[in-house]
Amino acid sequence: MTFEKDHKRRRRQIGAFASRWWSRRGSIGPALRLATRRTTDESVIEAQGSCVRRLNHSIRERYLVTAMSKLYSRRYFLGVALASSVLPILPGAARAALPLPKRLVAETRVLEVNGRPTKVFGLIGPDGRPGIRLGAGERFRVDLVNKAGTRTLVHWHGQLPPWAQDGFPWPQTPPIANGTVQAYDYVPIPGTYWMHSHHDMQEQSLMTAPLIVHDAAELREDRQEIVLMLHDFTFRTPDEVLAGLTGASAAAAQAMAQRVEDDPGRKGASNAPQPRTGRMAVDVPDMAMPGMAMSGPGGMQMDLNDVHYDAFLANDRTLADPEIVRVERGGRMRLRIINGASSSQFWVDLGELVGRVVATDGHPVHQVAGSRFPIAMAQRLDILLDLPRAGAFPILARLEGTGRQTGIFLATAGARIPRIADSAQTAPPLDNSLETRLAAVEPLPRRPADIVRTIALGGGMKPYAWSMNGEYWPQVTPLMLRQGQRVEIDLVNRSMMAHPMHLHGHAFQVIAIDGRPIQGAVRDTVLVTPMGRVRIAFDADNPGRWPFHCHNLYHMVTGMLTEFRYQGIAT
Ligand SMILES: [Cu+2]
Repeated sequence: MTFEKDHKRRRRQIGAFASRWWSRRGSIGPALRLATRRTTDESVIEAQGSCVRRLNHSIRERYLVTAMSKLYSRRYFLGVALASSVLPILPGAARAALPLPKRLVAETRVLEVNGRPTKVFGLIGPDGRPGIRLGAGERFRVDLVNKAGTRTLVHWHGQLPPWAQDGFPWPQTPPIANGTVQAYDYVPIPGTYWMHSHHDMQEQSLMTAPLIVHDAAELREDRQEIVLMLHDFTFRTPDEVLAGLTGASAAAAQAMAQRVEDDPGRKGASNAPQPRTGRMAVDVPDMAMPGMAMSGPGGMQMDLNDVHYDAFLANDRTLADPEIVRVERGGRMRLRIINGASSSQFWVDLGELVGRVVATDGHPVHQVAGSRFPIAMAQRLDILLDLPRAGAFPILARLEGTGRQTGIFLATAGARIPRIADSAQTAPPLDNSLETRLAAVEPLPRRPADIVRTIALGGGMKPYAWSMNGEYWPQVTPLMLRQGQRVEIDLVNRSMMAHPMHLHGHAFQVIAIDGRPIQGAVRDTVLVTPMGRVRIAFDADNPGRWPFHCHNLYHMVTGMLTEFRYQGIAT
């Protein structure tokens, strides 16, 4: 039976089922905790029952309909560890008022790139568009339906859910099987976020989508919202790309990528090639590799663009057939730009327009005006635009260190769309010139750090392997945290590549760049330039197991990933 038919049938049965269940409620004994260890419908019914008993009688019936439809959608639910997250203890009235969860379908689709049809993944939301958009104050209540034909697990990048809902493949929260549904329910934070698979290297195959959470202040702005998601695209499989970088076979590369799902620190967990342990020295780039080199700090060669891509996509399209967004003459808009590329960084180029950056990684910053802004892997920029006149305005993303570009057009009615080539003048490497000018609207409260750690970022092109403090995932030593601590991490890049470092489950503030203190942006991903140094601070306020890693996919799967773990979290 298809999901759709089954869903309808389930909805029809809800009423009858609910009343049958309600008549048995007196016999329900086991508590919520018990249900988290079982996955049958019966155990979920019982757990729902223990929640329901907290509610006052007047709202029971309304709750019941919600609970029962939720229950039926759990029939494919396999994730034991996440069962607790299905049943958050909410105030009764709030729970009763909740709408049905939004359906997000992980699937495959056919995309035409450079005139050639190709099969890629997709994450399609309830309105048929990629991703999820939430209204102001709306909970993130999403049923992830896996129709991708393979296992998957989706990470809500930049959001701060309980760790078991974060979508990282810990042993406790494994990927979900094809044909199953995983439920998520947490309070989201507003802004421009995105989602991507954290299983295998599905992210490279476009298992990615926007995650936009509106807030009331933005709605009052009354601006047209334009989401621009960037990708790097290759006709090769990610395994083939990784094999090309490491010199391994595609099968060995696949095994390497799978190591992300090994528990850290377990002896014998790794079948990794053993790079020189503790290697911190700068590697001389190998010019035979597909990446290109440019002159970096001190005249040394810096590496850019490890992977040669076949195309760069802006909302899934190239400049040969770009998206054209209809705008009004004199229109006011909010551009939400997401760099969803796996191994590519861009300069956002507004051409003749002057924009104002007002948020980075979803978090408000004091406005910075300009026409060209760097966007590292996984980062987001919110840019306000006011059109000066009628016409067509390209919004381009130019790949660092090359002349390659992609983009969309904003166009008023009747405007002629000029043809723009997908290559132009060479763009410089990304730098932290914007970062040093950013200041958070809501900085962290000032307080001394309880923990200060230096993490050295190392590695190179040959052998192709990347490390944190000389350790390669999964053979890493977790940084242990206690709830309530202020943590400062000094990221010291001892390699000739830039590393966009991403922390799960927390927003951090950038507090120093290359030794110079700033009250910088609040973010979830920060670029550490070649031989550069960035200090970040965050409050340990979300107990769990949290990955901290480079968001260059190929750096991550060859070792550049570690864990921040709270005391008392069982592993
Ligand atoms: Cu990296």
